[in-house]
Amino acid sequence: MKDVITIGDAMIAFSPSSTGPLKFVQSFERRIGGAELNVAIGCARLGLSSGWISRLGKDEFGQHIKTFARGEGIDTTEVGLVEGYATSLLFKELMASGAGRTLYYRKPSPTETLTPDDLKPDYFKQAKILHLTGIFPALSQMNVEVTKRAIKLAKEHGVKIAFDPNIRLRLWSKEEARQTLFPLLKDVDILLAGDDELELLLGTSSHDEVIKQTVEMGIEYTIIKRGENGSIGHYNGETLKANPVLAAKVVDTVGAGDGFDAGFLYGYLQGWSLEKMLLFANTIGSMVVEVIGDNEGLPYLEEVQARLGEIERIER
Ligand code: KDG
Repeated sequence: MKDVITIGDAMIAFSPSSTGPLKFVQSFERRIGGAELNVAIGCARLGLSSGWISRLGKDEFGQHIKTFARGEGIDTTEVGLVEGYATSLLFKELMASGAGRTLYYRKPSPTETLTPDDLKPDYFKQAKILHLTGIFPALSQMNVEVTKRAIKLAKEHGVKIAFDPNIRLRLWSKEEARQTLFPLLKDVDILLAGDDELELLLGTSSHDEVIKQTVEMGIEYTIIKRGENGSIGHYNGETLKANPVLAAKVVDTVGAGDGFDAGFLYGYLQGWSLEKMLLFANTIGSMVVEVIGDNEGLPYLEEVQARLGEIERIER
């Protein structure tokens, strides 16, 4: 049995060693990115069993990412290395002001070689949660079909569907994102989204209106991730506003939302109250932003417990 399975692209993320326009940056640090993989890593570090369905290029980078994921304890039996495709890449640009840009080299992405028939019903049968994002379907029309098939398989086998829109406007337009993702919402059990994403998808910035619409769609948990403003959760007629958990020092916000998702899914699987889940997820988000890299800051369970003051951390 797997606790959480995900489907998505992953890429080598190059972080500049210096600030300034990318065209003048001479050296980079090589890291790994990919929202769905980040969630799988976050879940595994918390002690959940996670599986990742993907395709990478049959190249040095693809082998590196697959080995890395396996080293994190993620099941990679459904991760194929595809001949003739390059593993996706991402370059980060960082200005001295702190502003940044992300440049992708991921169209085509090796994940576009996945077809709905590649999804094995047995893989879904033995999962508790299917975690999807809006990044994978942004990469190709075939990925949209794969997403729909995954939802169908999850529904058939009683697997809960968690969805984070993760809208990346460098991959598609607002209209394309809305047209593709909105119809998927009716099948979602756990929606984990940011304010701007909800506004794009549902056409409102009012939290009450968002909750009204998502409840009408049959979404069980609506979770609004608000970064340094904390989070809002709605479940079973109750809406809760969770205070932010402040990071000691913010050095890199990328991956915080994925950490939040992993924390929320962990709490969900423990059967926790909404309040406890939001605190735990917010805490993880705040820990991720203290570390450079998309997944390097995802904490292990004991580290979150120590941060929450539940256990003592002995430093030396
Ligand atoms: O959520 C973090 C991801 O955005 C990052 O790891 C890279 O998947 C990525 C993307 O598409 O930006």
